[in-house]
Amino acid sequence: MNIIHRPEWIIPEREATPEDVFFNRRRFMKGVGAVGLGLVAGGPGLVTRAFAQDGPDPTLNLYPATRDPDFTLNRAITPESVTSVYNNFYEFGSQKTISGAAQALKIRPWAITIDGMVDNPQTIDFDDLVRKIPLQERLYRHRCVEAWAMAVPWTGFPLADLVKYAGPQSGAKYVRFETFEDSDVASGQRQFWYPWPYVEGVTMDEAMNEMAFIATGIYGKPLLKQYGAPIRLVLPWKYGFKSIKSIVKMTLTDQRPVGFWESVGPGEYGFWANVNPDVPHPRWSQATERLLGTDERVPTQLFNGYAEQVASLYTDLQGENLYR
Ligand SMILES: Nc1nc2c(c(=O)[nH]1)N[C@H]1C(S)=C(S)[C@@H](COP(=O)(O)O)O[C@H]1N2
Ligand SMILES: [Mo]
Repeated sequence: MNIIHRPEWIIPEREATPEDVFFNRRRFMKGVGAVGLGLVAGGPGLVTRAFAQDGPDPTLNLYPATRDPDFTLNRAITPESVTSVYNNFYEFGSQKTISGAAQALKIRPWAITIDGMVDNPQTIDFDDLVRKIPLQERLYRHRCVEAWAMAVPWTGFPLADLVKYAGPQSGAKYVRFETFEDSDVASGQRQFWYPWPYVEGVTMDEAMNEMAFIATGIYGKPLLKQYGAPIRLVLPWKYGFKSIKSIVKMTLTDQRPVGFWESVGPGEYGFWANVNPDVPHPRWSQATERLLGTDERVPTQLFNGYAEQVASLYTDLQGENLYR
């Protein structure tokens, strides 16, 4: 099958030219209004204010959460001023500069449906759910399939805790997630050739692994909208497209979910998508990665450096295409 509408981000290393930076900054400023000036002129502390438009966040008192010392890094944290304006969130467009457009997303109220093969099916408000499971902070690497990388402090809880809260039934083999769908606010969803809503999934074993994380915050604060507020998945050993944003539904199922990018380009993006420097993408190498906010390229590591924690999940899966 030919992919006619090739997404922008499958072209690796689209370094912004100075012209791009100037243009995007202007557009971004229009999006957030005069307070945006603070972001351009100043440091990370100004970022939240620059984006805040909905009044005080009712979950602010939950942050910052205690950092879990089991999840730290020997790599510098990428500044918020960098990661908050360089995002993949196709619902708001195919460029990295969607942070302004993403502010249109209305995150309160935010209902999350838990259904499928669970004992406790329910629809629950995010502000209730976030208080059901204690929050913690973890430093994780993030590796996009496009070969850029960042390291950030996520706040949230293990996906395993959410699965246990749902009450998994014995027949459940996969956890499937779905992003919101609202083409009134998300102009990318008017691009009808994409299979909206964004879907992703993992096996039950992956979901129960200690590394699989649900994030509700980043940098010691609730998630900004461009990161996938109010609640997203974080799977640091997999390519970034598996880490689905702005989740409205979690379904336990015995059917393997077909992800958004897998259905767009099954030859290029698969179900497993585990990071592996030795398995190139069909159109580029995965051997190295660019650290956002620096000029550095570093070698990519198997399972993005988390082999010790996750490699055992895959020992019995010969014949599967585990690394794309
Ligand atoms: N709903 C949704 N989730 C998504 C995406 C998306 O376009 N839509 N992009 C993915 C990709 S390709 C990456 S690399 C990460 C980017 O997360 P960040 O913008 O917070 O760095 O989000 C992932 N989750
Ligand atoms: Mo990505």
